[in-house]
Amino acid sequence: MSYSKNPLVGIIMGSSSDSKVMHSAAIALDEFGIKHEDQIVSAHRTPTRLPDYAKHAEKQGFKVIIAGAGGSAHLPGMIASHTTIPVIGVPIMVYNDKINSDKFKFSAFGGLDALLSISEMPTGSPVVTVGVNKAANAGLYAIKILANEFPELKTKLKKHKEMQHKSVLKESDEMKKLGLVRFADKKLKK
Ligand code: RP5
Repeated sequence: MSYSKNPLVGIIMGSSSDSKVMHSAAIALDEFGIKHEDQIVSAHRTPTRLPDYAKHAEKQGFKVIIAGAGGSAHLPGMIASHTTIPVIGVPIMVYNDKINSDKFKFSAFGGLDALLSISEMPTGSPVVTVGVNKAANAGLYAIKILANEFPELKTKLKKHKEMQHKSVLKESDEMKKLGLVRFADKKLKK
């Protein structure tokens, strides 16, 4: 079995508006050459799709599902209750961009609503939860799960860590050279 031929990760989200955040999960998987299938499945607008999607995910042989939702976010927990595939939940700070008014731009609770809805699953149907809008971390966590099966991914993850290390050192050298004020000035201008 290969992780680059057939999708092993299913990415789902409650609304098209979530794609603004959720695409970061796809970027992380793409960087590691992992195929994923992406869909919109709404727990409250398309409730009958939940068991169907879970069946589909099992039939496809997905190893992980990444599910993003905002507000009183049921999607990750409900999908987890329909399948044994591990689910990573991404709490989304709702942007309400379908409402044409600046007044309602963000959700009342800034993502805390979704964070608690997803992480506080009652005993028996767990969902691993990343931080609010941290879809990239969901992608990376999915890669870590897959790396148990594909040693090549473990090597790639180690390289990824080295790159992070190098990039911090590079920035630190630059900060030391320029001084904090000039460094921050330059960074904020980007
Ligand atoms: C949730 O409601 C979705 O996950 C989304 O984050 C939120 C708002 O959805 P839209 O009104 O933007 O479609 O179901």
